[in-house]
Amino acid sequence: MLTTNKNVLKWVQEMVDLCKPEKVVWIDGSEEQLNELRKKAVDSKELIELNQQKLKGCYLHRTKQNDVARVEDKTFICTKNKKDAGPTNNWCDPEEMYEKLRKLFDGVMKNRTMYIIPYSMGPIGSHMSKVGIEITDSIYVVLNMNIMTRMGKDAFLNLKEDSNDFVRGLHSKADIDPDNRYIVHFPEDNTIWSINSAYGGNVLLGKKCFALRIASYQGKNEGWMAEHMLILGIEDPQGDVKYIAAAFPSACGKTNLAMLIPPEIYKKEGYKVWTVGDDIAWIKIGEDGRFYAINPENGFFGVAPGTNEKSNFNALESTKKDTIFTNVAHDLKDNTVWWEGLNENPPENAVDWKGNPWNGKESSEKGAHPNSRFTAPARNCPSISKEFNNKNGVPLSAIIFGGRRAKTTPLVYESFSWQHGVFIGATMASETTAAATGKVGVIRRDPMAMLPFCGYNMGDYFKHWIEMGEKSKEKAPKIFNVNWFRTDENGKFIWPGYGDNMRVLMWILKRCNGEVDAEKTSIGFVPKTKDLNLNGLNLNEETLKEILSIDKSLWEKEAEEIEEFFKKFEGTLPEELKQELNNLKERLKS
Ligand code: OXD
Ligand code: MN
Repeated sequence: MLTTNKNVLKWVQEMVDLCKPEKVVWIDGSEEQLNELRKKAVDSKELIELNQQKLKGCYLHRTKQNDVARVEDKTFICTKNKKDAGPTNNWCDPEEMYEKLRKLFDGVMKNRTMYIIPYSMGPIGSHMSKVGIEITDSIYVVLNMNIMTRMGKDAFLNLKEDSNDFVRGLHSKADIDPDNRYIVHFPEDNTIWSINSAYGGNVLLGKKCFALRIASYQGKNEGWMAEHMLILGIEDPQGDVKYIAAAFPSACGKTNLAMLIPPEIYKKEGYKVWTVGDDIAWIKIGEDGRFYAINPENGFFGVAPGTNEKSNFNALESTKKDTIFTNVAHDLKDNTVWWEGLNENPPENAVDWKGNPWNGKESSEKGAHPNSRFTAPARNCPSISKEFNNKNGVPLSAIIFGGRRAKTTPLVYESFSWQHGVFIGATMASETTAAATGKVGVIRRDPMAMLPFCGYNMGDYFKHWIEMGEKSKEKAPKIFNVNWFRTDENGKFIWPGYGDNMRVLMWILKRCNGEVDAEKTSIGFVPKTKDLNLNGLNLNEETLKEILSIDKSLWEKEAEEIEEFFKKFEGTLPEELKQELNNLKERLKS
């Protein structure tokens, strides 16, 4: 036992009584204990130890083939009143759900060891951090939680004596039975129960379950925000750093933007980009009214395929030590790993993610699962910010929303106000790509990129956003929207993307500093072409004009679709957003 907190001990005892493990182990976070667990997992073949010269401290794990991704249809928000979960979440009455899950958890850890993992989301000692305890029967979970959170006995330093303010997470692999797989949140009880999965997003309960779903609910009640956002800092040649947070739906390049490498023109001048976070931001209003953000995580749970030296050098570097790879290909030649998009040279003598012999030169099958992952410590990242552990967070100058839109949305635009910015976030959308669905241009609305992660009624969530702006007394960050994905008549991306996205971030910061004016359009402020630095780019002003242009007929259609989308939130949609929609329609008319 690592604590005398009565609430913790009482809850742990209840879970022991329910799951009936053979043995209970408290995870103190010591290297000694972790090494023992690594050895045990290697002995049982749960982990494969990789080449310790080339990939020091790295391991490979394979999940079952039926257990490779988050399961949104099995993810529930259980609140007493259905209305509090809202129209975008699966709901079940908490008593009914507890009853059903208790049956599944009853005796589930017989002949197994129960691990009790205390962890902190956010730096130890920070007023912005929160404590969680995850109980699990999986060593893989323990070792991943060690990378993704501040895990071990120090987490209790953040929990005041007999405080009840900790998130209770219970996980069991059980039989990895997809028919009885449940990822369930009880926000009113600070509780998460997850069963029959061993895939990261479903079982590393500190991440999506706590740091987004439960935390968003806590944030609403306590006056802060938990968001699906990266955080980065841009340092100018004088050493002044400005911070930006950005929310994009999946597959829109959040990790890449967070770890951006500046183009030559900026590097030469002495600009640098620093990574604070790549997935989640917790945001509080400081005494000065500004928004301060921490990354509650301690590592990156990144998608492996497509990660290479060119697309994301910093992410790749992060995976070279102390990393756990899940569902990538195993190169037997030198006991390393490989995935599609790592390089043009797939291994011939390998094992694929399913565990079958695989020759990458000949096989038409993929070596790595498309959602294969690396869990890498943030400290490995060459661009990790010096403020990564800052207990007060970093002050945000701008918030960016974005998605993948072939035509409608310009490269970048700025909202007229905080309220208008909330409208832009609430109506955020991305078009599916041909690769993903076979049908191009299907619009999926994903407000603030939080659709699968908002732990309460999304209409109330929009209201909370509006209120946060009011509380900040004009000191809230400015809100922008970006779209790296405009295409030409041949369907090719016009904007080069990757490092060159810094050019857009620089315009955003200039707007925040009041250094440049902008064109007022019906949808927001758009850059004057002269204010975007195209030096060293093979892109002329005419083309830039094109990707900054706004097609009114497309936007009239967009407004109609937004009106339709808003109907979903009838009863809780804030008046302010209805008003913003009307304002947009009026501006489009004039
Ligand atoms: C993630 C996700 O894994 O958003 O970060 O799905
Ligand atoms: Mn994410």
